[in-house]
Amino acid sequence: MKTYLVTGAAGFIGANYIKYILAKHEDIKVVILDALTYAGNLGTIAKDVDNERCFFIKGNICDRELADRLFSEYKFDYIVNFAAESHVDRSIENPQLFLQTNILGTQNLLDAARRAWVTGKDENGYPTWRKDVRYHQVSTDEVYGSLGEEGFFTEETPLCPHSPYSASKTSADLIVMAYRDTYKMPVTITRCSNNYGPYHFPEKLIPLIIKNILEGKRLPVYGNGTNVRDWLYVEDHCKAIDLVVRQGKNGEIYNVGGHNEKQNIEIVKLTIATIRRLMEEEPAYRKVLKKKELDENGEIRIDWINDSLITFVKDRLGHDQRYAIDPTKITRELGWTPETKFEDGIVKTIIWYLNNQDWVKSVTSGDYQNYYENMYKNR
Ligand code: NAD
Ligand code: TDX
Repeated sequence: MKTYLVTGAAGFIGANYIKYILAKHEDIKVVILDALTYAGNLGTIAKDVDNERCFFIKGNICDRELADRLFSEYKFDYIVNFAAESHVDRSIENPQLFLQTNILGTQNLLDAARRAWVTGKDENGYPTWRKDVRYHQVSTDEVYGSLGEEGFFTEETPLCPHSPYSASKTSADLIVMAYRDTYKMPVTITRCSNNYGPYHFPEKLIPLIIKNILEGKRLPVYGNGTNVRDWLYVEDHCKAIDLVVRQGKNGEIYNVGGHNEKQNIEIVKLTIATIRRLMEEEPAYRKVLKKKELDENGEIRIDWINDSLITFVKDRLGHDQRYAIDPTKITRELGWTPETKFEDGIVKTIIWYLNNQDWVKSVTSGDYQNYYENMYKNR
């Protein structure tokens, strides 16, 4: 029986991850630690928690006393750290919060693990560690900076972050590596490309575009829309993390990516076309549209769902041009490959959003309107 501490699992990827590992492994116990910021939502994990296999604890990863208490109570074998401030645009507005959570929070978890897992010292003064424990850091391809038209990020690509968000994630990676090198702490890191799928907060490109189409709003594309991201279905990322935590080589870094590079404008056009097609094939989906004007057949009109909704807006400051991951190492060492083709993943994702409008409403009921207006008003 392995006991996991999974931080940030009321957010997008962490929630998908705990659902995946609870279904995959019968012999595990999961403790979720999440501060429930604007990005965390208890409803996302309501069906998974409060049974003998999965508990939820509301708290901040920067809280030292809480971390020590959890370690002494639950004797964790694995820590998987998803908790982070994750949105680049917000990091441009308020960098300090990103440094606090992403850097100091990571360091606090590493220290709590060190206090709990060190068993003594070897003859050279290095700490000795409990057997079969592992700290895993969920990181991002953004630590490598930006690519030109050619090439891919490998694990050897120099770290060169540009945004306050990616600088904070890079700093967190460096602290994890420092604990590996200084204390011989058992750690692994995954650096993944852009995820998409269910429970993605509608401040990020794909869920924001879906939400805006359903509400008949304009679709803001930064700059000229030619920036490239490498999109991976979230469950494929969760599978990669599961493999690395359980079978990855101690101390190693693994890049995770979908070999699915697309310009933002392509993503937006594909999302528009897919929503329109799904509504043509299944008119019942049209009920979720805010605009309820009827056509001559008495069906809700969808002819306005087209590329004219796209609005090019002021570019993001310091906007990275292109990300592309080379996942050869994780494929070669652990046999991981992306399983979901983008064309299928985007359909699954859109259908999930069409069927889960209550979730969208619940996560956007608080401060979201203010955020949206501040971010897009003068763009
Ligand atoms: P998210 O913003 O959807 O979720 C973050 C979660 O962390 C939320 O539940 C939030 O409440 C929680 N949290 C924030 N600050 C906290 C704190 N101080 N203490 C405890 N909990 C806190 O993020 P996501 O998109 O699910 O990303 C998860 C991780 O994966 C992040 O570390 C991110 O950097 C990394 N990542 C994301 C992507 C992506 O495409 N979304 C890609 C690669 C890596
Ligand atoms: O309204 C928008 N219009 C737009 O053109 C938004 C929100 C985004 N964009 C662009 C900016 C990016 O080039 O779309 C691209 C994707 O943007 P985001 O969804 O904000 O993702 P990105 O900035 O690439 O970062 C994401 O992937 C790496 C996650 O948010 C990070 O947490 C992860 O580390």
